[in-house]
Amino acid sequence: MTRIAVVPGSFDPVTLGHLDVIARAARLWDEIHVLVVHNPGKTALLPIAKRVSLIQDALAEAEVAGQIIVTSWSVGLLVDYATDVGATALVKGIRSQVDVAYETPMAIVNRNLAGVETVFMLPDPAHAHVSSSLVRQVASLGGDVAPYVPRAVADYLASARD
Ligand code: COD
Repeated sequence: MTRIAVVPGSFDPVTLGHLDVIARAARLWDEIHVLVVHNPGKTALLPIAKRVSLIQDALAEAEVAGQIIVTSWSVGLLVDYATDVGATALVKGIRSQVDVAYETPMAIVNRNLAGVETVFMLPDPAHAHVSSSLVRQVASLGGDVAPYVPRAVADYLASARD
């Protein structure tokens, strides 16, 4: 039986912190669905389709590329997608107490709704301070985001600025 997990996020844009969680999840599950979801609580920078293609570009050369499906979801509950594809877990990254406070109620509700467990992963300390919002802010002020994002994202943000 193929063991499937979903790694959901806004990924606006995908960062090295996200990629680290995705790669480590791929060592624990057979198949990983990286799911781009609009977060209504955040002001978006990139269109959903662009976020998907940047993740695909960033993962193209990765060792785990063959295990990963990148797609988006906009028509209902996150757990509906997980159930549709036969996933048993959602994987989230936890960088701080703020993430714990944000993710815990969602994890409980998602388990109540559909029996889908949420598995929390601690970040690689090298990327624990990285967030998409930090990248958006640095990029908008003309700073160098290359230390925080894959090459595909750095190139795209630089070209969008020119
Ligand atoms: N290192 C490790 N993990 C990280 C890092 C990093 N540097 N940066 C981010 N992460 C983690 C985050 O903690 C999160 O788990 C994940 O990566 C994605 O982060 P973001 O910022 O791209 O995405 P979010 O936090 O905006 O999440 C968007 C979701 C849509 C996934 C979220 O809001 C959600 O789960 N919504 C549930 C929708 C739903 O069905 N609701 C009803 C029942 S609760």
